[in-house]
Amino acid sequence: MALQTATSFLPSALSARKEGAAKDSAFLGVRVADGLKLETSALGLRTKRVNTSSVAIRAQAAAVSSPSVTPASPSGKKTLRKGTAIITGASSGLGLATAKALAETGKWHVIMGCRDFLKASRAAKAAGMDKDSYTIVHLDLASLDSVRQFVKNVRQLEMPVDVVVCNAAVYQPTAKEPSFTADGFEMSVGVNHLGHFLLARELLSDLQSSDYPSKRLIIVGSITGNTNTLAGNVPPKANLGDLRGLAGGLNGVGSSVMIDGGEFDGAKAYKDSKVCNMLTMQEFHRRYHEDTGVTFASLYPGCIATTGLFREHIPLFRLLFPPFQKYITKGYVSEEEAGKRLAQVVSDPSLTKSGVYWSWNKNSASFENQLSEEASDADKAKKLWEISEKLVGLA
Ligand code: NDP
Ligand code: PMR
Repeated sequence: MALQTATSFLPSALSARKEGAAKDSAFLGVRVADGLKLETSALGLRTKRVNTSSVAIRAQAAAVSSPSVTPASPSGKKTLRKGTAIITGASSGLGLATAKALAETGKWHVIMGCRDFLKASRAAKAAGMDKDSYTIVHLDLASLDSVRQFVKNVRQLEMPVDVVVCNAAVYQPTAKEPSFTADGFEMSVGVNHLGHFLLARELLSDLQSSDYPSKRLIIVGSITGNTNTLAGNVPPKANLGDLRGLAGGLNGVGSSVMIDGGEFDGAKAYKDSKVCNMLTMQEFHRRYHEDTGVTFASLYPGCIATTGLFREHIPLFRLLFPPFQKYITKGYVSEEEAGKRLAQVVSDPSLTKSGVYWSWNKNSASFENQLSEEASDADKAKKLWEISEKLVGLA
């Protein structure tokens, strides 16, 4: 893709404590039991348009970092500079809604890390985002090279990195056969976990060097990865087992494509990847919070039943899932509301606690939620971290 990067461009958890809530029934066809030209005048950036196959963006950027608190306003009041938040998968759904919510405050510049530049550009425009409030940078989480290139491109922008939101995901519930990332990992875990793992590890030093008062790394989780909830007990249930498939490289060649070593199941792979997301957040917290001051958080934003996440599901599911969530489980939340929730985790001064998995109650008030036994297993988190860093070439 010839990449043109432009800045003119983007209930709550119903807990049924402990397992055993699943029923043997079919739901919506799913068995429920048995189973650059980059010019940002405002920021003083000038970049050239570059065409490369791996989507490199060369940015010739003037330095724009500024101290987080500027005592220069005419009234003599201290003003906080704009924060910069990177959001992966900001071309639709939750990521787009969050980018919009942040941009609208006038206090944030959003770097939209997206695999489809044109789609992201159109989405940001359609959402009515001010052209100076965002920069689109190409990112394909299904390629570790692309992740590394993204990090380089972001650095060339010479904007501070104050918040990173690992939001992008794929969900392949109807896939009969696995598909693979450029590096040969099963797609759901490759994109949702391993791509983000490398990205977050690489950007940690950038976060660390930000002078913003509250620096945050957020990894989006989900209720469906938590088996201490009713939703998390709808088969197939998340289960990483002893991580033997992951240790084998998830490539289907001499090892399973599933983390636990089992048969391919796209819905389970997604839920497993969400467990990885939540474990990774906590392992980051344990390893780095004290030394870096970075806040690490995860969240379940509510069931955003209308997003593109369900694009590969059967049409009947897509038709019935929103009313099912709205009127039966009452877990439904609009994209706009979910975006506001994630924007809160990005910027709300009261959500600075690290190591937390946030959820929202029926009144849309945030609370610290409990993760399932597996999603809070510190030994598993450590093992997951060690295997993941080998797979992405960090160890
Ligand atoms: P969407 O499908 O609307 O958004 C997913 C985003 O990820 C899209 O922008 C998509 O890009 C991007 N993406 C997919 N693959 C890649 C890739 N290889 N590289 C870069 N970007 C990629 O779904 P949601 O908004 O619902 O999902 C956002 C997050 O919210 C996910 O982490 C999901 O797990 C989580 N979540 C969603 C819930 C829901 O009910 N919808 C509930 C709980 C959590 P493109 O536009 O190009 O396809
Ligand atoms: Mg669920 C309170 C109950 C609740 C909630 C909050 C969700 C959220 N779901 C609930 C219950 C149920 N779901 C029940 C009782 C059933 C069986 C009828 C059910 C079924 C179901 C299916 C088939 N649900 C689903 C699917 C999916 O394919 C979605 C999925 O698992 O994606 C991974 C899904 C979801 N339900 C949710 C949420 C938030 C999802 C999707 C997104 C996600 O976890 O990221």
